[in-house]
Amino acid sequence: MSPLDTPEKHVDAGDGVGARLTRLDGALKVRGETRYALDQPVAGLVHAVLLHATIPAGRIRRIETAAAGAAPGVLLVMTPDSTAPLAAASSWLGEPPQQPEYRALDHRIRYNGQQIAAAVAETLEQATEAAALLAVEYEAEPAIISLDDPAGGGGLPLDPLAAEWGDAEAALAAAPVRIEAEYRTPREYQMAIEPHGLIAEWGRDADGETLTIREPSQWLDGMARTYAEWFGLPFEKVRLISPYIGGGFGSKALALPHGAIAAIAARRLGRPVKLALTRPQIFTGYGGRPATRQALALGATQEGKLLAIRQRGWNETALDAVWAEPLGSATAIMYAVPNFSSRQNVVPVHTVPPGAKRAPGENPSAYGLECAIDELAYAVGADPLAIRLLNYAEQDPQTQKPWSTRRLREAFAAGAAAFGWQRRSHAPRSMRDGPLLIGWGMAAGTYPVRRTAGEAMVRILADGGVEVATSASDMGTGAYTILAQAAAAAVGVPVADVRISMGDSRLPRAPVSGGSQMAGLMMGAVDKAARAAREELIGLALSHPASPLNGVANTLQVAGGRLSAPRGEGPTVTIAALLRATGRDSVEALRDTLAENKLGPADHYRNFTTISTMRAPTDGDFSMHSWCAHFIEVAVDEDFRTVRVRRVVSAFDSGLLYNPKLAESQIKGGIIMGIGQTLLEEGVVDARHARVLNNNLGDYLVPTNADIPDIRVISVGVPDPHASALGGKGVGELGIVGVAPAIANAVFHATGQRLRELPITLDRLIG
Ligand code: MCN
Ligand code: MOS
Repeated sequence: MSPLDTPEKHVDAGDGVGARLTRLDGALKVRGETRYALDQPVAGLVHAVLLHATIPAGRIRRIETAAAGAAPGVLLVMTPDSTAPLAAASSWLGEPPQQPEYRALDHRIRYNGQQIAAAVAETLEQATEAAALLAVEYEAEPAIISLDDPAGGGGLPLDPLAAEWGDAEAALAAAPVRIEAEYRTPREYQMAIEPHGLIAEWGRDADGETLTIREPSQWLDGMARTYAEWFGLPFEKVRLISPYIGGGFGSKALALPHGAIAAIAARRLGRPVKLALTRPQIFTGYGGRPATRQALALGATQEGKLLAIRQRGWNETALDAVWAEPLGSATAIMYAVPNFSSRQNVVPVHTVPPGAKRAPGENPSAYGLECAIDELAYAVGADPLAIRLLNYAEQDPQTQKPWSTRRLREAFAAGAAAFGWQRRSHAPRSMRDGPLLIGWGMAAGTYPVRRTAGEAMVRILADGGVEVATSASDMGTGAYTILAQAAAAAVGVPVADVRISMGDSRLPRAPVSGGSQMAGLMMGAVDKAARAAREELIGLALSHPASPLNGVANTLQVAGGRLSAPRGEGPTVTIAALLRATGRDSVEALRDTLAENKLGPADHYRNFTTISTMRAPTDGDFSMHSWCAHFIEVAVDEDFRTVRVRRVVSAFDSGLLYNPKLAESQIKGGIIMGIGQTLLEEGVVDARHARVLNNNLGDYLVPTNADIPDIRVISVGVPDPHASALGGKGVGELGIVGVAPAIANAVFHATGQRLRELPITLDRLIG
């Protein structure tokens, strides 16, 4: 069922771009009527269950499969011995693979929780039982446990991430005020409520094999490419279907080992295979945000004006894959600083390759920087807001390019006014509410504008409806809704007349829904296709001999589903009547925005199936970013040291908002995730087995309703014509950036305790 088939009337007037529409798929989701990947009815499917390694490093000597193979209902037992390797796929950048083969099941163990075998059976229970009957003999080797393990050493420098201007060392040495501190964040996990998993189904067409994958996906075209390369199929023979996603937060953009395993099993059995990861398996099905450590040194004048920033960052990565969590990304653009030095190292440890979690880089980067700025404010006796204004960057300090738009000053002002910041007393422990210590903290955040070309098809139908089609997916962001708004506005029909098809790789192409780029680029593509379709329609109306509007004017307007002369004089004709009169079923336009990115037709496939054409925020004449300022009140129980967030006011600049209600909801979601990150979330790694001990939602804590206070979100953005076709900047990841330091700073204000490691838990506050 398409979200737009729902009987509810969502909107009356004014439902174009910028309108506060309720999300069109909302009612379906609340009623449980949306079918997620694993809910899809597929006839004759069988079930696969994975077995995971219980040691972090070494080799599998043997897996005893006899008992599992003989268990009731078992169809297939897959081990590294019995599973032939696939062809290796190119990287997400489109680089050719380094090895010719890809082993989704391997003898070599690189992390605890690595998938090492699978059992496939008629029922889930039978497969679960069979997987439990597999007996594994290992040859264990010593493991590098975590970022703190001395065996990891200082890590490998990532030179492309280094940034340097002026002379930071000399300026630091000469600075009257110096702040030096180290900040740390633990492993964090995306923990979308919908588990990872898929249904893999092989078929045949006239040319040979086809593969259909029903799997939640932030990037249908990229994942379809990977499956195609693994199995040596033409890209068109793989179909990825992902109409709804129960959250991804960065974890669902790539085809993963469990996907390969399910597809191999389905091919061997000639039956569709369903594989759902259990919650513990999700912790190593795709990596979370790696643990990070950063050493920051700020040099400043007595007044707190920055003279230098030196930053050194380390993040853990896997042994055979480099994942960078760029800790200097916010550091380099937030403040006007004449001398700067930033370096990044990755430390390989025995872990699943870490991955993308909401604002990779900017999030821990802003945590360190915005805490250090607060420390500087206290060192020089300045208000934390005043010191940020004193160091306000009027242009990008690194590239010296002008900002496209930067309404951070306005965000500070609006946030401070709504929060009542001027009523704050500066000294730590100076505000109370009975037995509670009250703390007011603030911090700024940012996220870059990323850009890739998009593609969309818009079809105006004989019944007056408008169809929009794109392989882009909606993981809860509201994409269905805003793309309908774009098409409605550009064609000239009410949103209620728009039908959207998304989340199918057979549809016109879309790049990854990541880096908060999707809304901006797809709004541009849908707008372009919809305008082209409207032009077609107008051309038909003016020139077709049977059109009632033939020759009435040079051009026509389309509004409310009716065509008329520009000033409304003369006849008006509904779209449906026009198509009927002219004998047409539809008028359609397929458009991409490649040319805007200076890409030709040859780049079409690469643009959508790799991230190699994604443009940097400083590619062009401007430096383009979204900005935000968080103001947060905490209450800390003096005796028990429990921390509650009591109030959040956040002001943000994401340019034009396509749908302010949805954009605010995105920012709130980021803030809620940030509260979890600051007070609750921590993947605890067992020092002996390098296993994440709390790999379930009972022990890995994420916020619940009771943890979340009133959150007020204020938009201060203005349309940014450089950032995107319609003037919006990214929203999805911005809200989480700066929440952790705002809370940490509030906890300092409440208690006088400066904790430099997340999460801020009561044992650390007592300790
Ligand atoms: N929006 C808007 N005006 C703008 C920009 C965006 O109204 N100028 C609104 C729209 O409703 C749009 C949404 O914000 O659908 C997000 O747009 P955008 O910032 O372009 O982000 P993407 O569409 O690329 O979505 C991905 C982004 C990322 S990278 C992560 S991580 C994340 C996020 O979105 N994961 C999410 N938000 C999430 N929200 C939900 N519910 N679930 C996730 O997994
Ligand atoms: Mo978002 S972490 O870029 O999917």
